[in-house]
Amino acid sequence: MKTITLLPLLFLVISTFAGENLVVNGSFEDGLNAWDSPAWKSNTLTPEIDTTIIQGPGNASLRVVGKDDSECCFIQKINSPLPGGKLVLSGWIRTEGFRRGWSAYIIVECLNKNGKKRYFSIVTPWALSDIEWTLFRREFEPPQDTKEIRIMLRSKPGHSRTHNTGTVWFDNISLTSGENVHE
Ligand SMILES: [Ca+2]
Repeated sequence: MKTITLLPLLFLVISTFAGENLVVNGSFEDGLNAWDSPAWKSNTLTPEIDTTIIQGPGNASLRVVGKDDSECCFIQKINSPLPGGKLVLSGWIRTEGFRRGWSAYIIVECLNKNGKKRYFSIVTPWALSDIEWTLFRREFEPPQDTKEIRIMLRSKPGHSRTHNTGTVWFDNISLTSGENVHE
């Protein structure tokens, strides 16, 4: 009998773990907390909080206004223990006035103990200059020897080195375990 009564509890624990967002302040409701521009990259755009154009509940999103010869690179290192197995990366993106060839990205960087990196990216269609709030989502499996994961929010040119003065908004960035997602 004890085994039977424990089963619903066990299922609840697994489900809760599967849904836990590993990204801190992915909603930007806590300002720029937990995110940073890397010191090693020059000419980065300065992201700011927007309290008027937001996605879903809350009162804030992240806005990055483009200017010539600058890119956005806003990073968060994941400090939570990695659950193993597949992960689901998702986030809402809005763009306005992007020039051709520019895209907004949500990138997961997986680093192993030898410093080898693997990247898994979400990218907006390069030919679209204006995109209303859209949920982008992808599932991926980090290499088994992954020691560290970083999330990067970026706006940058693809193949062509064109200038860009468009604006991108990010909101509700999420990285969760992919286990049990479809059950
Ligand atoms: Ca928000």
